[in-house]
Amino acid sequence: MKKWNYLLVGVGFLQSCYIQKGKKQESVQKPNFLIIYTDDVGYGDLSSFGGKIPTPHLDFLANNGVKHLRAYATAATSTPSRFSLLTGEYAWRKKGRGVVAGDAKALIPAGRQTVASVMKKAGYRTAIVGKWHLGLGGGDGPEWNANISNSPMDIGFDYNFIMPSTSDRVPIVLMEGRRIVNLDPNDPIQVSYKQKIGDWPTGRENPEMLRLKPSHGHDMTIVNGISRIGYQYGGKSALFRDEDLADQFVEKSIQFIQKNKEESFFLMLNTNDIHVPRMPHERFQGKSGYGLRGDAILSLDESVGRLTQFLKDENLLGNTIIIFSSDNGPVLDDGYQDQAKELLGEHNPWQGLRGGKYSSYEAGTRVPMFIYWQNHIQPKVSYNLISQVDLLANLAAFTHQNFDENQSPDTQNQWEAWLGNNSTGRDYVVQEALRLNMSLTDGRYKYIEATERPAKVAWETGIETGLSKDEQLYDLKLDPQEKNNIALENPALVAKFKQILAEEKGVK
Ligand code: NG6
Ligand code: CA
Repeated sequence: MKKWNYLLVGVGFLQSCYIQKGKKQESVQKPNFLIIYTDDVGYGDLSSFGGKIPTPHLDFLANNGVKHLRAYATAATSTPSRFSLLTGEYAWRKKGRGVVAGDAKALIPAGRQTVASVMKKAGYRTAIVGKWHLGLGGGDGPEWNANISNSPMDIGFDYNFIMPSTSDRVPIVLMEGRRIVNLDPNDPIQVSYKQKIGDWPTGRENPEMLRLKPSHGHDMTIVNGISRIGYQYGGKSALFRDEDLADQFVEKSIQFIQKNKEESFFLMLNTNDIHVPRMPHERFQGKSGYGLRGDAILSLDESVGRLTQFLKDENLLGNTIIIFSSDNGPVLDDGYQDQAKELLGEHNPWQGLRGGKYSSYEAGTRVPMFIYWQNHIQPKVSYNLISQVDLLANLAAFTHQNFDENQSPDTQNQWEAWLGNNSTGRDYVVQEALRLNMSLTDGRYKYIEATERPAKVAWETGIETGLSKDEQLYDLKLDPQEKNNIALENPALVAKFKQILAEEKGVK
């Protein structure tokens, strides 16, 4: 195991580390990090957070760690949340960082500081496995058939095995290092988000070939019996099967840890399960009683169980900090007729919160989160105010690394709050929702800015977005479901929040 010299390590770090005894010179072993970043998992989706679908492996970690009930993603959709988690900068500071197409160029250019580059500097072996959705390549987008530039490897990850976009956006392929996995050079990938290319069937033209029908959009190229967003032609041998994604991600994660267990590792596992198209492995289908969305939650739980068991077997669990969260809130119908709504039963993915994915209301960005660190965290429930944008500063502080605050202007060291220690967390958190609608909460009150932009999601998600021509203020303590807009009665509070938001939006 790699050791850090006692003298080189700061007191705070030392206190929180395992000190090996019986050595001439005391040394500490750097704890590993496993970040499990899930997709569209709602505040109430795990059974430890009140959900009805059993998630025993996740619950074990949540109930034996610090379970956060007031943790926020920075956005109510994937790309911006992932962007700020990695960079420590709010995505809304620059245009073009909303949900990106599958052929988008890299939003995080080569050389930019990220949580991975900070951890690499700290001596960690760094990896990302799973969903990416942050664009790849230079100005013309990803070089699908060559070495892909502006990849995770160019921003601090030693290893990557990623799904470039989302599983509902072409190309339906995986990437390892800089190459598309299993690509036959004689059958190059072509991708277009503008017009059909080649003669592969589409959902619009060949609906009889579909086993999962779209409810909105998602009617372009058919792969694996499911039509997607965008057109793909070629790259047949590289196509993935949706049912195998979760297993592949777990296996690649295990391989990475196995290979690097003699050193300290930082691994981000970005699972895909709950995002549409929901198509978990056959062994989960029909098993939850809550339809494919529920089955996908079972699959997620098994993935986490397999990884935890592996860490245990390898004697690594005691020295691995596991951080779990989600990129945005839940949605039932997100463009496919998978009966998520019809089969929901008593399960409440929002745990009573208003809104959902895309929304300025709480369920858009308030997400499940827990940190498990065996023998270091006493099981507790925390109401500290947490924002995911703080991951970078937290881990920089923990590993005693400096970072460039110009590149990561929004991240704050809130590690003590994340660990559930005596701290209340942030003074406030800022979130973005659909159409860049902004909101702000200090934990007690929630302010949602007024907007002239249309309130409805273009497709029938049934979600209240919270976008309104009127300013909104809610007292989350007395009115956690944001039913009673008290903005008019509280002009001073509204002015205060408006001012904070204006300052946040100003150039920092
Ligand atoms: C929407 C898609 C939705 C999902 C979302 C991004 C349609 C009708 N809806 O545009 O299915 O892909 O984008 O989700 O196409 S996210 O979690 O990756 O942000
Ligand atoms: Ca998402």
